[in-house]
Amino acid sequence: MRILIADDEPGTRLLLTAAVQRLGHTAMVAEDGATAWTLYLAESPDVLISDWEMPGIDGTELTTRIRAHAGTKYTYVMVLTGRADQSAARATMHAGADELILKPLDTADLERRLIAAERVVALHRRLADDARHDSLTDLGNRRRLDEELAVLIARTERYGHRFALCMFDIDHFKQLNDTAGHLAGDQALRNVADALRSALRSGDSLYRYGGEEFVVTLPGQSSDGAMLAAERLRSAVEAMALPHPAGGSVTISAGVAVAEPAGITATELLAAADVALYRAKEQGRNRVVNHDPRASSAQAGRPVRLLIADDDPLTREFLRAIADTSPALEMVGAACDSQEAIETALLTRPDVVLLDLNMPGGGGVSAATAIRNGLPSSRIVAYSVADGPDSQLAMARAGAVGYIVKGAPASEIVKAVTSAARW
Ligand code: GH3
Ligand code: MG
Ligand code: MG
Ligand code: MG
Repeated sequence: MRILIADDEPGTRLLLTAAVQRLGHTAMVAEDGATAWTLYLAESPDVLISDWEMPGIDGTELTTRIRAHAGTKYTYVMVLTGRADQSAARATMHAGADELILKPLDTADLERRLIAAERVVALHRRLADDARHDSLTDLGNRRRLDEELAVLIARTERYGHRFALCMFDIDHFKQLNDTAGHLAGDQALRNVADALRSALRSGDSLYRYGGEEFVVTLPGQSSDGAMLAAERLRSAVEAMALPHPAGGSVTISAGVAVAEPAGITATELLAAADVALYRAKEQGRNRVVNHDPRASSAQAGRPVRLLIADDDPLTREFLRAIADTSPALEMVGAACDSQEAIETALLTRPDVVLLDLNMPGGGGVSAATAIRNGLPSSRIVAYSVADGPDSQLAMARAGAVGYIVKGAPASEIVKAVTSAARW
């Protein structure tokens, strides 16, 4: 155990320190009550052995402060006294001391009392852990999340450390419960929790937020980083291929929010992630949506958000220049192969993806298929020199709603993209 010793007498301090260390514990030493209080706050020791009479903050006052401190960890308090004043001793016990030890100190007696103290400390720790633990999924529960969110928010305010939060909800879980039964539902909850846990990066924390809802906190993450992480977690659950009785497999939807601006409360942050999660459900489930305050105020006349995917840098520059000069278009990203096109699309959620047919990493057709699956609301426009009917057909089958031949004038490109967005 980590034991804090507070006594103004150097002799008693030495004796206690030697005894505590001989019993295999770690000793921290304070020469007065004020130092002991500071050390207590910084170290949250398992046990405090405090002198009763000390200048400034005495043992009773120290005990009162410790018990009033809303820490989650229990500190076992032993107060040493040279006087056997019954009413003062009772007051110290009422203040929250676990026991009073009479001086002179008998080290064999101290050893016995420390054995009992260790048991009490372990019991308190278990009670505190149980209250913050979800036994079905073996994850931290809502209470643990609330406490740890408060710490993250405090760090944001004090040091400007940002963080992001993802809220996940299993899709059509009620149906799974109703069809396969509650035991199967519970097993699915465990499986989803395991998949999320395995896909988690170190430093991030996972909690069971409610029934079939999970929360992940990502310290230091920006909105883009959190979107990538949420997407990784979403696809980890999908990759389990756990059969859903309604057909297909068990999937989750996610809402992502960043702890911004300064002064945001935990409740506001959770609400923001929840709004985004609701939108993910609305848009068809099994997807990740970012809580972007700009997105909710988007009006009809806004520019079409365009993603360009082409392996030729000159073509990318050409298309970028067109997007920059046209008020009808807003370029949200550029990719130079199929894989990057898919990842960037999932991240930026463009209205339209202008997709080169011939790209390394699977080609335009496979990218179109993946983007259509992940983002049913995004439109694909094929852009290619290969103007044969076969390639047009292949792109149409993959979900392209437009086709532009390379070399077409800017006005035609803008027209094809804006009409695809309305498609
Ligand atoms: P959506 O895709 O919109 O999220 O639909 P849903 O059916 O998942 O949503 P809904 O909130 O209607 O259903 C959640 C269900 O989760 C209802 C509840 O019975 C079930 N549930 C909550 N906690 C548990 C649990 O611990 N075990 C089991 N088996 N089911 C649970
Ligand atoms: Mg003293
Ligand atoms: Mg739910
Ligand atoms: Mg659900």
